[in-house]
Amino acid sequence: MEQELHNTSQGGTSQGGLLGQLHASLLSGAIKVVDLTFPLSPDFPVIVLPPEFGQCAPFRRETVSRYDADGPAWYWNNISMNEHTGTHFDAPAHWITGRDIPCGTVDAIDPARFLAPAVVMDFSAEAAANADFILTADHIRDWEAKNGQIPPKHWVFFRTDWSKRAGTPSYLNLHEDGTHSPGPDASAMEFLVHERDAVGFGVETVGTDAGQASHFDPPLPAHAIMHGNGRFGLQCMCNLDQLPAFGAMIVATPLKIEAGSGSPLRVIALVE
Ligand code: 23J
Ligand code: MN
Repeated sequence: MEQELHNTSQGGTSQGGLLGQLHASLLSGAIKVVDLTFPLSPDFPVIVLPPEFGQCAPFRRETVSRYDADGPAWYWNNISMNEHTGTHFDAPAHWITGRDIPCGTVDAIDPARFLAPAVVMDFSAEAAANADFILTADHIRDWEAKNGQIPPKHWVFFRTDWSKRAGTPSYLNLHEDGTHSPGPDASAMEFLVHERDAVGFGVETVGTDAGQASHFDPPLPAHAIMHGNGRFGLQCMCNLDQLPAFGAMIVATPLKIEAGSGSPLRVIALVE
């Protein structure tokens, strides 16, 4: 009896406790898991920087053996990629503004910060009408007036439905003058950090910044402001249209790359 009580209060069994309730809810389907991740594939596009800079490597895979002479009973691959290939996490140390943030690399971040709820702001109509749609603090305030205020310590996800363009040239949307895709300005990022204490900013596009954001002041404000304040980024997500505006619990655990600036990862959402 005492043991039973102990188990229940510790939550270590499916009969009780907060984790037991979570397990039961997953088994019953009361809580569903939504995958926000694209497959890692050599065909998935990576960010293209101006030619004078180093470039992001795509995902590569080389089979070591597949139940053959190199390994008769086993299948495995050697893989390589950039830390910012595919659906991935940006750590504060990714940007020069975050270089002195304590514990700013993926291996050093407190793992408790990898679990946080998300607010999903739907700007898909605006992005469909204008590939260069720029999210401002005023847009966020208007969104909050209609939907409710963004609570502290939440991911803020910017839904643009851009992930639905994956597999077409309109995903990167590269023209002679660079890429054209939606993203935030400095006012939006300052607002989310200083007025809403956001965990980070998550997007469906290849970067947290707009395609034309190298021309903004400051350049690449999502990177400069989020990372300069110790906050995170998530890029190349999909299925944001399956999330509620409030209440999804996000699990985003980057690989523990020593001194890593970011990492490909599986991003999942728990949805009631
Ligand atoms: C390196 C340089 C510029 C940018 C990026 C990477 C990313 O968007 C990224 O993946 O973090 S804008
Ligand atoms: Mn990145």
